[in-house]
Amino acid sequence: MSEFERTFVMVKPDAFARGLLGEVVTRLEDRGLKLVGIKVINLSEKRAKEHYAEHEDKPFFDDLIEFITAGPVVPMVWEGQDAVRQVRQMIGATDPLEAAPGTIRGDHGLDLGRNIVHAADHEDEGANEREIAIHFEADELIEYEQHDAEWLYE
Ligand code: 3AN
Repeated sequence: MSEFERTFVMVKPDAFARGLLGEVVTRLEDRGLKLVGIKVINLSEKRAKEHYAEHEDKPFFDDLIEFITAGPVVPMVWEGQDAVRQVRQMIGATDPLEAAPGTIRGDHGLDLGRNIVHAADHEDEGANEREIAIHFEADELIEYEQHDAEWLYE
């Protein structure tokens, strides 16, 4: 069943440094999704560990924290019909080698540890709301009318 929802997306330090922020934003805008929150920050180690808590016991955890705190990131919240699944499809598989051409990772990345963008996982129940709460205060998310909505949705 279709659901109107919000999803959490974050442009990682590799993509920011490579000048791919605009590319990621453009793809999500072009798809019809609505941007309701965005900022550029350096993630603290504490927040990075909170964000990746599910990977705490994995052998790559320390490298992952070092990478995600190594430079600016751009957390964003996007809204739309089935936003969580739509965005996961658009970013592609975790490993760019497995990511289909046409996806963000499949078009812009090569290495699993430098995979451009994070997006809340639809298979992880409630990940979108949990991740939004880690990175945004309620008053950092705005409400407004999406003027092309009647041409995006039946
Ligand atoms: P996704 O970002 O597609 O949701 P997750 O949550 O499984 O993937 O992994 C989070 C991040 O951890 C990935 N973006 C990747 O950078 C890193 N990662 C995941 N699996 C591995 C692995 N086997 N080896 C190294 N890094 C990994």
